[in-house]
Amino acid sequence: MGQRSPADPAIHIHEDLHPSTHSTTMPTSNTPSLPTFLDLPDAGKSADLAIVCAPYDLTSTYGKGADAGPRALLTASRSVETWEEETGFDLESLRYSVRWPEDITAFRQLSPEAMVRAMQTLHEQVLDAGQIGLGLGGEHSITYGQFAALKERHPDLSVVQIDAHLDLRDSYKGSRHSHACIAARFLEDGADIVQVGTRSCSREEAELIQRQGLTPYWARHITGRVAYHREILERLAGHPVFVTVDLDGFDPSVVPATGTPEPGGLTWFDVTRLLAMIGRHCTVVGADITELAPHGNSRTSEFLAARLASKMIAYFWAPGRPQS
Ligand SMILES: [Mn+2]
Repeated sequence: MGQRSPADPAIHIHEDLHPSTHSTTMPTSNTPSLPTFLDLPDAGKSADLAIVCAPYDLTSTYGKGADAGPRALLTASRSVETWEEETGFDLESLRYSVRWPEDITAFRQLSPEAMVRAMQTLHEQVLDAGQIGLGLGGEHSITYGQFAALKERHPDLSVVQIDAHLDLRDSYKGSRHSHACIAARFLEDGADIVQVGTRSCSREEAELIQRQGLTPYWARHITGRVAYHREILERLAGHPVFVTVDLDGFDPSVVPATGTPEPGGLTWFDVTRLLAMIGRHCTVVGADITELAPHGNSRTSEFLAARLASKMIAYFWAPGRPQS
């Protein structure tokens, strides 16, 4: 990540864009009334967890609409139980704040580079406030801002990437911050990446993983299995972990509402068992859920994404959760 420019108007982020800390319901015409997480009151500055929304969909190439993802996930979360049945954790015992770019209309139009800077600034504010960040996309390129903010604080950060794609192109359609390049940026910054659910890549990416000795977990080798978990734990041991979920890692029968619905993906239990295992054994310092692209009839995907958010919070950040 290059130097941020404090003069960039795009990176002025609204401090607390939520009804509970404002006397009026919503601040500007650009930000119509926005849902809270799990329909819980927004805790503002006293939040434990910041849900950081990135309504951005500029570089995606096939199915569009990921800019509507954060809002759709939050809306669906109103119907998710705060009691997480598997872990026995009540999400109501944590405090949440939902944060948006100050001017959503302007944010949608930013270049990928400016968008990434804006997200990095927002995530630095979250970390400075002692909060944990859960990013919501938006296309997968939004992830780099949060990753860069975390990497500054955790130089030995490792990344777990659930994704149908390798995203290892150095640049795509003229941008190094395209959604097709996110893992190339992780590698460039010296982070180890554990890629899970892979099933599509370019010839150049296939050659690159050979050359660099990368070993993605191809979906066809792991679906229905857990034996590979041990190997992942060995790789992550001792490293702070950032988990980035591209929802296209799931099979399209599970999550149809995503930009590039590659066949042959992971099941709900493939993903949740892996994430539960990571939560038990690793320190997860941040996470995100990207590439939810709602359309007219996508409640299944929207609800799954909201439920996944609740699971990830319970797995990674429930105080007193079982760890080994
Ligand atoms: Mn993908």
